[in-house]
Amino acid sequence: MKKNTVSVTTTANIALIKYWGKRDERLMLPAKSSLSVGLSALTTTTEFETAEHDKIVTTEHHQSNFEKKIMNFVNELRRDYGITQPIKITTHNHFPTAAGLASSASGFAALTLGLNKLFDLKLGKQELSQRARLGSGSAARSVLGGFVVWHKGTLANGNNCFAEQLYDANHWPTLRILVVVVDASIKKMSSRDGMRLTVTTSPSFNTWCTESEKRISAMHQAIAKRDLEQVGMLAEADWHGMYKSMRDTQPPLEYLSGASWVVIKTVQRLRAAGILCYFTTDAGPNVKILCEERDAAIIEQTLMALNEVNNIIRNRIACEPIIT
Ligand code: 2P0
Repeated sequence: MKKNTVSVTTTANIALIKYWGKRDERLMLPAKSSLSVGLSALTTTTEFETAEHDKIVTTEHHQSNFEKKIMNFVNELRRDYGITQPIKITTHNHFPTAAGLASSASGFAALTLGLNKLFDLKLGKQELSQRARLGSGSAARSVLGGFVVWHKGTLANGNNCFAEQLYDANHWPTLRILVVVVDASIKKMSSRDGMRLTVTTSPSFNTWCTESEKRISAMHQAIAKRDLEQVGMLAEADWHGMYKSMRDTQPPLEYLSGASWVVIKTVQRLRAAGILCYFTTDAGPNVKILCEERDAAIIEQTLMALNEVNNIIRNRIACEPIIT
C-alpha cells in the first residue's frame, strides 16, 4: 500500500436532466440518462487512514443509517478487491447551513475516490463512477467536476452505464446556481423509496423517460453554446416531466412545500420582468435557480425579502474533486 492517509473533497450536483427511477435496483442502474452540474459551495471532505479497527466519525447524525450505509459500501468494495485492511473514516459536509440538502452524491463520491487512493486500486474514471453509483445513483456524477452526463447504458450487467464529463468548470465561468433554502418542515420520503413507487405506479413515467432521454443531446448543445435561455427551458421542461410523474405516483409524492411554490412563482415573475432565471427542484423543498453572474444579486435580493426564504447559497460550476 502506497499511502496510509488520504483526504478527498467532492461537491454535490444538481441534475438539469433528471435521474428518477431505476431499471435495476440491485445494480443501481438508472431508468434513463441524466445530465448534471457540480455545485462549488456544497462540499464534503472525507479523510481516510489505515487503522487497527474500522471506525467512522461523522457529523451527519441526522441521516438515518448513515454509518451503516458507509460500512456496507466499504465492506462490499473490500470484498470485491480481496482487501482486509481496517480503516478509520472521518467525514464532514461543509454545507453552509443545516439545509436539508442531499449529501449522498458528494458523500459516496468522496468515499469511492478515497478508497481507490488508499487501497491503490487504480480505478479509471468510468469505473469510479460505476463504483460510486452502488452507494447512491447521483454519486456516479459527483466523481467528476463540471457538466457531467450519466449514461444509463443498455447492458443488463451495467458495464456501459457510467458518467462522463462534458465540460469542466472553465467552460462557463459566469453561470451561477443559487440554492434557495426554504423551511423544510415537509415530511420527506427517501429518493430510493419514492423512485420505486414512481416506476411501479406512475402512468406518465415511461413517456417522461423517452422524452427526457431525447433532451440530453439538446441540453448538451445548449451548454456548448452557453445559451442560458435554452438550458433553462430544457431544464424546466425536464423538471416538469419528473414532477408530473411524482404527482401521479400512487400514493402521490410531494417534495415541495408552499414556500417552494412561492420561490418558483417569484422566479417566473422575475423572468417575465426580463431577468433570465430558471428553476429546478429535486426530492426536497429547496429550489435551485440558474442565472448569470450579472443577475445573481438582484435575484438574491428579491428572494431574501420573502419570509419563506431562510438562506441562499450561491454556487459556481464545481471543479474536479480534490484528492491529497
Ligand atoms: C437527480 N435526484 O437527478 C435526481 C432528481 C432527486 C431528484 O438523484 O436511490 O439520492 O441513492 O440512487 O441518488 C436523488 O437520488 O437516489 C436524485 P439513490 P439519489 O439528481
